Amino acid sequence: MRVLIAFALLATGCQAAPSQPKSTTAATLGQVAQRYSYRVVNTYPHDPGAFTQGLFWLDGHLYETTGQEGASNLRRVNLEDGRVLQQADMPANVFGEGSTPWGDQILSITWQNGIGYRWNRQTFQQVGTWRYEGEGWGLANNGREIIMSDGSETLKFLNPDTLQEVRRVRVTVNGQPLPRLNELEYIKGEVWANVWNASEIVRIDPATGNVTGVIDLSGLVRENRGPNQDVLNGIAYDAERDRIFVTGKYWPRLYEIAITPAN
Ligand SMILES: [Ca+2]
Repeated sequence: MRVLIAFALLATGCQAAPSQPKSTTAATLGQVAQRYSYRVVNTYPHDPGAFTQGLFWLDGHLYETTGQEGASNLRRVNLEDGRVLQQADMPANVFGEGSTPWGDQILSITWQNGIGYRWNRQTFQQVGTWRYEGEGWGLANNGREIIMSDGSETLKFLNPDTLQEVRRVRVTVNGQPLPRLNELEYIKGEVWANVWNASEIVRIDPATGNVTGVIDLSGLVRENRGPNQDVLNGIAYDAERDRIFVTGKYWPRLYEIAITPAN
């Protein structure tokens, strides 16, 4: 069933209703002068049944939120073997999206359901919800605010207590918008973002929205190309050990990578 859903989504263009073709995204990304490549530091198993929408590192474990109606959940994952240590399912009519920790909670959003969840970080019990306008794609935090993407070029900054928007920036390359910002991570003062259906991660100056660099992960995308595999998505940062993890939807592998200058 999950495979059928995956094929159906691939056939219909998946989670986005793209306002511009993939080639436009590639052209926009191609204008970024600062290019980076990567080196694989470690490779780990990743649940190929996980339609990865949110990914972050906390207290020695990976946390992941998954998508698809009937298969959306929050999970704590053991890095070394990919084992799911704890899981909380979302309602069957909900399509899960990004997630980020905040205090003793985990916040997660949904694609088109307009609802966000507050989870107890330890017990995974749902302790609250909030409503928002528009779509929900990625979530991260900068220690003061929650950062949210919605499928457009906009990053919204939310008050973590009220989850109300306090400001927003447009993410651009030489003034051109870069839409379809997906999974997010806040890394050393920058916002890193997946761009839906692209093989690159972009580095964003959160003050201006300028894309300051592009990391080309097309090698990893090629490694995970298969009949059931979907797009590159998911960035997690272990600040304590300065480790960066990336994966993709239904990918069988998750990688710790080091960023290197492009050749
Ligand atoms: Ca993330």
